[in-house]
Amino acid sequence: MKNLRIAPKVRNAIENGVPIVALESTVIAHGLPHPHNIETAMLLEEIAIENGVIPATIGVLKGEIIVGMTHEEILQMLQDEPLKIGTREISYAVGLKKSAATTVSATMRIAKLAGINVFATGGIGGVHVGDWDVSQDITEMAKTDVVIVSAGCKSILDVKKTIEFMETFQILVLGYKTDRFPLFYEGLSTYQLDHVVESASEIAQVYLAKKELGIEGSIMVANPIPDEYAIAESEVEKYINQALKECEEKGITGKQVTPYILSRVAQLSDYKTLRANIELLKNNVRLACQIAKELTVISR
Ligand code: PSU
Ligand code: MN
Repeated sequence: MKNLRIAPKVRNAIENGVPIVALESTVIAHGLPHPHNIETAMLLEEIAIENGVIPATIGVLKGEIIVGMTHEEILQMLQDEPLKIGTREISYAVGLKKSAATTVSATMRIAKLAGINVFATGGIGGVHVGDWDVSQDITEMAKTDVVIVSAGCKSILDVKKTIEFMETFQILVLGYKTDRFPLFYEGLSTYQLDHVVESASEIAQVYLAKKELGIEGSIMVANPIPDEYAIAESEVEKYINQALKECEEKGITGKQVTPYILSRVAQLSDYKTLRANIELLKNNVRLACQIAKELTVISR
């Protein structure tokens, strides 16, 4: 496909049925502070490789979509001060030859175009509190058939509405060994999840059943942060409130809100949230690898 380059290692894996996990680039460019961002990007790729899975970090470099970015390409993208793009903005970046980091929505769409079915991220976007602001992540998950592993969403979102929106948009949420919706680095919430799975193999079975039935959309695997890294809601809340207040004072809106809050909360918590963020990403990649492997076994 024009404007879309699949790295040889990824193309090889697709052709030979080797499991692959897609990774997003917004978390690198806009979610984690330098130099932790690039270190984490590399660490996540290493975890995949150790698990016998090919990682495919997705991003846009000067208008070219890359599936399976190299270390150098990631550095180049960061140097270009990339846009943050959802699916809607992919054509803008490509058409005007911009560098861009892909969010959950754009990453999953591109992964699917390349033939990749499993995607690991940190947290999904959803319904914001206050004025109408609903992430494209939700509408993309409604139509693009992949398994996405995340630690739920941040409590800065309206969690209840986000969960309800996922039902409205027919996105199946599977709680991995939990019946409660996870809140990113805060661990489990009190919101009930009705569909629980106990293994990667069960997730793969559900995904294949969906595929065979031709039911479109994603399966969202809600994978809680490991207990030992979870941070109490009361502690995070005060940092979030402070960051939200600053957003209002500084007139920070739209796409800038999440990156600003993430970096401020990291600073205010003495980087405790940053460590938690990295741990939950690692945890999600490990589970995504298991799912990708199960899928290659079952679909043989
Ligand atoms: N949530 C996080 N960290 C992130 C994001 C969300 O905890 O880095 C990023 C993801 O790439 C997600 C995007 O897809 O933010 C959602 O942005 P928006 O709300 O602008 O759609
Ligand atoms: Mn938004």
